Amino acid sequence: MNKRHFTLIMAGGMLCMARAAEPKPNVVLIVADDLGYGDLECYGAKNVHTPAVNKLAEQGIRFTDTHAVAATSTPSRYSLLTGEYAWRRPDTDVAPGDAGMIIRPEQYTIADMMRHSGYATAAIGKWHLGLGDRTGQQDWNAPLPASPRDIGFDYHYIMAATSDRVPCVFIEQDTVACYDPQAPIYVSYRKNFDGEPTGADNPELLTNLRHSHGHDMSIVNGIGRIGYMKGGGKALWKDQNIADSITRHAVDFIGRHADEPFFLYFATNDVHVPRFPHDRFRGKNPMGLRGDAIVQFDWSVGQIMHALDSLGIADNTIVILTSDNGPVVDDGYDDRAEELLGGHSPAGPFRGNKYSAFEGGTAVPMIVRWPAKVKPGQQSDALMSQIDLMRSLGALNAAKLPRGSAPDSQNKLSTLLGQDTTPRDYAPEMSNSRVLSLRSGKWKYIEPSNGGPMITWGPKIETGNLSEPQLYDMESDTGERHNVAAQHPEIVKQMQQKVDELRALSSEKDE
Ligand code: NG6
Ligand code: CA
Repeated sequence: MNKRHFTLIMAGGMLCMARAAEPKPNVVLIVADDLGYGDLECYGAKNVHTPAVNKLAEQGIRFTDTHAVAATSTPSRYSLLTGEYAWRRPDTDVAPGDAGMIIRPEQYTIADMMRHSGYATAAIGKWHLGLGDRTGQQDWNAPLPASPRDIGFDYHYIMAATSDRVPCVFIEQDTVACYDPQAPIYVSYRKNFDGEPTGADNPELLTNLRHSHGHDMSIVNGIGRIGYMKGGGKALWKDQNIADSITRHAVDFIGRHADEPFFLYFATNDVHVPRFPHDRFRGKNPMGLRGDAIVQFDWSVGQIMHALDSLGIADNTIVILTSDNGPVVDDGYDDRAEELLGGHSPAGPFRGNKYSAFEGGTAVPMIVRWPAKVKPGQQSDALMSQIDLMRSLGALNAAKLPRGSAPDSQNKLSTLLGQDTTPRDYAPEMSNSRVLSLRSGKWKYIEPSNGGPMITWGPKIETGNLSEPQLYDMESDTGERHNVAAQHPEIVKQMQQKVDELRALSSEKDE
């Protein structure tokens, strides 16, 4: 019996048992892309309005000290969905669009866990964790042999990677959605297909957005991408419709499962590049396309909440809203994001952005709303890490996880639900160059590394790298300006020991 059949039988059995007891809460996990700590009005943003998210925060808990495990998407999402730190594996860096599935079917995920607890499960939106069995070997014109269905998601409607990476089509239940037999799809991350234009050679075809760095390979919808692609025809997405499309699929999934418990992983494309929101969200704020993408994200959140409300299931639905990593302003397209900031600080009070070992890389918003059980209007300053979502949600359902699964996840359910403010002892963070940092109590520690101080391949972002240990007092120095490592050798020693312990986990895995 394969895993798909086994889990269905398990889910069926658990569902019958659940009906007798208190109804299980639905769980909607909203993970924005590159949305910074300072990008929401309820986290201090002034230049952009986010009424739907503000309302969530008013009706639930707004966390002020939550951390993604990594400063980019693939390792961050890998950690969140598996409860295993991404650095345990060497193959969890930002994945190309033709990566094979990184989480293998044998690995137990948050979706497997929810499904075994009797939930209908779905992944909708950005995936970025690979598809199919082998990198570069996918046949995009046939059902993919490995997909989110093999790791616990009953339903998926996803982009293979990111909207700036080919293939620019949605995958639904293992196959290209709206597949166009007249335009078979070919993808390569090594070389272009004969006669196909590229952003580098045919800039006159970049009618919707021009690149500022990278993103000069295949052109889809007048926008240059990473990677080469041929075909697609009617299946190619239109960037201005991506938010509508994934939001509609999420709302439909909710509607189909309104009378049974469901777990929805709703991973928005907003506010990742290329930022190309629908016309109706444009020009409503002074920050240009990046601000418009935030407005569009807020609209998606509002649509999800509206669906839950109109089905009468919002009270017993836990909505968790967070982001996969910190913000980035210029991430490779000439969308004027930098010049239009107008004083807006995407990372709020933190130094550094996406990719960085500074807090701006991994400090993210997190909001939890569950009217049936969670008191509204709370703020929690407890140190939290997304790695703990898996075992915390498991605890909610008294889930029994197979031995060895979610090895790094801890049950922090009572903090997540605002019953107490017990923090995580330490929250580890991995930068784009795999430098490890630790938050613990008031301290932030960054291990020494040899890399340079600035990213050299495009974004104007500080890496946080330094050849010496860095220690910051986050209470008095939230912006990580004064390295006090020399004054606190004991703390530095302890924190480096912890980092060594964490890094050793990767060699343990290799044995
Ligand atoms: C970078 C891309 C950037 C973005 C990032 C991944 C270039 C020059 N830049 O390599 O645009 O796609 O990868 O972002 O190619 S993430 O949020 O999905 O991790
Ligand atoms: Ca991201």
